[in-house]
Amino acid sequence: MSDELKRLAAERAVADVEPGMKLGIGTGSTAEHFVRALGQRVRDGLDVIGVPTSERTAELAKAEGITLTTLEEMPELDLTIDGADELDPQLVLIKGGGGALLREKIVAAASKRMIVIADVGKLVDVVGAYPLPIEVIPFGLGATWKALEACLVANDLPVKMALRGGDEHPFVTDGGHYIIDAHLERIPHPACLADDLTAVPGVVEHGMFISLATKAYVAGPEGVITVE
Ligand code: ABF
Repeated sequence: MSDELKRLAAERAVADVEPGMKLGIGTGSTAEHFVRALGQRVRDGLDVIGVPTSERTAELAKAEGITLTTLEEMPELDLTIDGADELDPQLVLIKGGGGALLREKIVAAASKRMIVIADVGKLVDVVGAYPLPIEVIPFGLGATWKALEACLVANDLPVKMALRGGDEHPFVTDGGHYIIDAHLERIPHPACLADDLTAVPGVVEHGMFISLATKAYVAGPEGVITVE
């Protein structure tokens, strides 16, 4: 059911793609529906060019016949379409469950507009039930960890973090970094937390996307609603 809803949201977003657009192309199972639907439109003659947010997305997009480039070649994009792990009605997002948050954020920030595609289960009043991914440099992990604990205490948030993949075999991102997932339950002040996390040395990026999304298509049993 949820996969069918993801497909519905993705197909709604594909309808917003116009000829000649420079696109940011997201990562995850919802974004994969988007890539397949976009591939169909490309085979029908739509002329677009895209920057993928992960190696996984690049592979699928190539297989679908979508022309790809990089932000070096094309540093400004018209529209990014991507999934999310959670979103609130103000379009604050949590992303990074799939591990591609850094490239996703760079691509979204390079775009004039960002459309989020999601099933209704991800729409919440306050983000935070989904663990917040924090991408960190492997060097000095212990020190970064302590600084993050202090940051969470200062923000009055639970200090409950886990290294993704575990100590033995940590998950490594496309950028060669680790991810720490912070189980915060509720993030009442996302912008404050975002500033504090960004100030911690060793933190590369975090999964809160604030003021980046311009619209969301959220699919539920009654159809697709637009949040903007
Ligand atoms: C990407 O994929 C992520 O930022 C988010 O973590 C995830 C959503 O995955 P799915 O669409 O598979 O639920 O968009």
